[in-house]
Amino acid sequence: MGSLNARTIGIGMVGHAFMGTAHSLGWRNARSFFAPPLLPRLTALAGRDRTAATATAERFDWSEVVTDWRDLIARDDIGLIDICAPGDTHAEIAVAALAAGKHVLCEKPLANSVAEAEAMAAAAAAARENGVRSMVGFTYRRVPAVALARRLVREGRVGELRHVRARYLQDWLTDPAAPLTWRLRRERAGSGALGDIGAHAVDLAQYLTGEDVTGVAAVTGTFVRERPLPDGGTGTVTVDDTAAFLGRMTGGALATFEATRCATGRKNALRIELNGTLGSLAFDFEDMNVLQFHDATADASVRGFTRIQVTEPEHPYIAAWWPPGHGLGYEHAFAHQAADLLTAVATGDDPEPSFDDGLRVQRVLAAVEESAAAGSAWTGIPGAAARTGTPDTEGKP
Ligand code: SOE
Repeated sequence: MGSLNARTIGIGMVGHAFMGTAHSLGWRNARSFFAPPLLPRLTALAGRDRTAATATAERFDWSEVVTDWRDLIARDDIGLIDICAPGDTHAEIAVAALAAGKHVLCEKPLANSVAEAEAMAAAAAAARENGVRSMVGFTYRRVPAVALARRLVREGRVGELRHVRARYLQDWLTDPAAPLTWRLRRERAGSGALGDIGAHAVDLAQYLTGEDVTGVAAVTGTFVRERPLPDGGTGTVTVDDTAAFLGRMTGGALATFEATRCATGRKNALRIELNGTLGSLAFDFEDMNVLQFHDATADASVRGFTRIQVTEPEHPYIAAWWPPGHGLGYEHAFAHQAADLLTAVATGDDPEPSFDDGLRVQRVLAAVEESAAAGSAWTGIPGAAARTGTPDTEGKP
């Protein structure tokens, strides 16, 4: 596959479940559809459950299976570590991999705490001095409609931002009989809906606007506190089922966020809307090939929300795939992520989102939990870009 003399890099992936599957397909499709200057070799997959890891390895033709991620880092034929394991493993693996000179792709959220995220960002900064690259897997930035929205905001097509409205709605925990998995235990996942899917909403708000969330006022909740254990009995849920919070952006825009895995009927409804002085943008992942755009400068007779079908070759990433109108799916953003990371490694650029971007999200998540614990008190985000206040926001949260 690929030209015989192309440069290649060995990938070592930690994890083999849902994200391991999505990333495996991402590496394969990046090679087949984007032909990056550095081609991935699926060298080895690490999983504690050798049987399950072997099943994934066989599906995607990984060359080897190991049961200890440290074996991947020790190998000279592996140049990039892809972390697709639960959040409590991210910091140890990423810091060790970066210290060993391996490039790192780490699934979101970056870590289970701000302290871990700070250590990872510091390790990434040190490794960058030696040309070692790192990226955090906020893949929704690479859905073509979202990347187009970022382009339109950068071009000034929505003008000065007034509102950001980001919510991520799923319903796979609506049923009280849904089992207690690692995602429902704080020591494994760090938080519940907030970190699992709220992190995506926060990252998209910061990515699309190019600004920071500077402060929040939050409410979190857990509807079902005891859930069945996979092998009988019940266990205690120690994370949130839902989080809702207000925020203020650097430029003064008001933001609202929601993250829940109990929104009955909403399967993967990541929705974001920006309202500005010149227009609005709206995206819903459940209609992922469409970006809605309202151009307030258009002639009144034709003014309204336009449904842009983001499947033209002029649109981000589309030229590598299908003719107009054929559409993409959930898995395509993982190929875009892999292709962009491989290109950055090959050209010596720093890929985005960086571990610093992941740290910025982690600080918002921590502020949400701090605010909720303090009765929804307004809570500032350390390090957030100072607000260029407008008259009605000076000094107010
Ligand atoms: C949660 O259900 C989840 O799998 C997230 O963890 C992923 O990041 C998201 O892409 C899909 O939903």
